[in-house]
Amino acid sequence: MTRRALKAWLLSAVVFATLTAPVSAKEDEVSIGVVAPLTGDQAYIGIGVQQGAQLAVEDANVKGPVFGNTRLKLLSMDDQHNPTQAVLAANKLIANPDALGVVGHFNSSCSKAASSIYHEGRMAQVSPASTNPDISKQGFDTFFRVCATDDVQAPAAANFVASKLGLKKIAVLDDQTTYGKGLANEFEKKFKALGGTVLRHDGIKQGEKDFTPLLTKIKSLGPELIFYGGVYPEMALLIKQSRKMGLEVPWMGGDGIYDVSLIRLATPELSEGTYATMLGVDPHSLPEAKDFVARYEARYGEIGSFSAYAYDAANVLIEAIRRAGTRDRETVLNQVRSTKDFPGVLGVINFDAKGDAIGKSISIFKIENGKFKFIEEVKPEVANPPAG
Ligand code: ABU
Repeated sequence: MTRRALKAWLLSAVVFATLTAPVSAKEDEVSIGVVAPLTGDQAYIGIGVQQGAQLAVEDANVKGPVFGNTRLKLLSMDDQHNPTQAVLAANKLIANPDALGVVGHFNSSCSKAASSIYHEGRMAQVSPASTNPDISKQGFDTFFRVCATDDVQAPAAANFVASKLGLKKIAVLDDQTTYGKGLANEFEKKFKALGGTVLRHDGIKQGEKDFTPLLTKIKSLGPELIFYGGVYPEMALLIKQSRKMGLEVPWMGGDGIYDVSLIRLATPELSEGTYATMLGVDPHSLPEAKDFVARYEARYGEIGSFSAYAYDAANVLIEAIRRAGTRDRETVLNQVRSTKDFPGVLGVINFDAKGDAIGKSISIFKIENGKFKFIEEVKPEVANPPAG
């Protein structure tokens, strides 16, 4: 082949390759992240969050491109319920120009630690589950959540214990995390305001395995109930060890213990009679959630306690991206902020000026025959004022 012929062949090969090559993924793909504990002892609840977000992204792509010919991708990241890992994940997300928002995190400690990173990256953060009230008081205009907060949840629990159960003296434990300590402190404050006595309030550590010495001290004081601010792995151990030593009083916790894993780990027999507050109502009872629940359960099995919250959080972000029509994060963020009467599967979503969901209720459940049985729904005592 002559030099000239070789040049012509190379040129035509380049033109052919350019014309036939697929458009680069970067040009027609944007992402949202989902960050939750996907490994470790909270993985069951975290994977439920990830799967809820996954379904939202798939539904969005069935509907069509989010704008132009741009499809949506989910970036799943594991924070292992560790604030340091949460910050690492947040830094990775904001460094990715395709990432326009994040569903996360699950744990309040992780959401709080990562929130300044998202703020710096101008990335909308919509938590499906982080209930600590302080997160939204930091003044970051990038933070939103679709769940209720613990200043609603804890008083609902205290009211139930004092007024419905009529109990007067209790013990309180927490796991010293942002969520657990905050919930337990709010519970104690309200229970005392209602005339109750808190015999002791102790902190434990996540990952600790032997609570027998502490439970022995608590038993000697004769509490009528023990309230725990924390998540289900430690709660399961507390229940088992208390029963082993003949401490038979009921336990109660918040949405962090409302998970089928609690019953599996503690066993149905020993967890019988345990109370839990949960945000909103069971999605199985909501007509708006019927289709989502059926599709989720056909694919993954029993819906996780925060799967529908993750689905709603992801859809708030996805619809904001559609309305924004651009990969500019600030424009997407403005669209999340102007979300109005968004029809989530768990109810209509509106945000107040701090990014908190408005008007979310709390439900009380009791474990009976190996299942969480609905007892009653409690409407919020203090309605958050709408934004603007
Ligand atoms: N709200 C339940 C557990 C997640 C958290 O707020 O830490």
